[in-house]
Amino acid sequence: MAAAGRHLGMTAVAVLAVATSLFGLSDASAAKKVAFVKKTVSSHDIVIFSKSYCPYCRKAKAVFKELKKEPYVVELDQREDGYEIQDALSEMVGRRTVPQVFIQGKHLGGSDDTVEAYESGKLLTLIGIDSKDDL
Ligand SMILES: N[C@@H](CCC(=O)N[C@@H](CS)C(=O)NCC(=O)O)C(=O)O
Repeated sequence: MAAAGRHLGMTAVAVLAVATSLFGLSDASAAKKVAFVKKTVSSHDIVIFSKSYCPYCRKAKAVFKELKKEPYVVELDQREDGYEIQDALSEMVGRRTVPQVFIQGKHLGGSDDTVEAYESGKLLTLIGIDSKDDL
C-alpha cells in the first residue's frame, strides 16, 4: 500500500515536470524574459510591445508617427519567445493585452492610454516636446 502511494506520488511529480516544461516556464527562463523587457525599455526612449496584426497596436504606432517619433517596436507575434515575453510583461504591468507602451523606461499603458495621453498633452511632456507647434 505504501509502495503504491509512493509510486503515485512519483507519477504526479513526473506529470508536473512534463507539464511545466510543455506549458510553463522555468523560473530562470521567466526571469530572462523580465530582464529582456527591462533592458529593452531602458535602452530606447519609446518602446511598443506589439503584435503586427493588432489594430490597437496600429493605433498606438500612428500616434507616434503623428509626433514624428520612431518607437522601438517588439512584434511579439514575430518572435519564437513572444508568448513568454507577453507573460513577463503581464507579470510586470498587470495586463496581458498588446500594445504595451513604455516612455523613458516608464510604463504608459495600452492603446487607449496612449491616445488619451496624446489628446491631453501628457504624452508631449513625457516625450519632451514642448508643444505641438514644435513638430
Ligand atoms: N483596450 C486595450 C485593447 C487592446 C487589445 O484588446 N489588444 C488585443 C490585440 S488587438 C490583445 O491584446 N489580445 C490578447 C492577445 O493578443 O494576447 C488597449 O487600449 O490597449
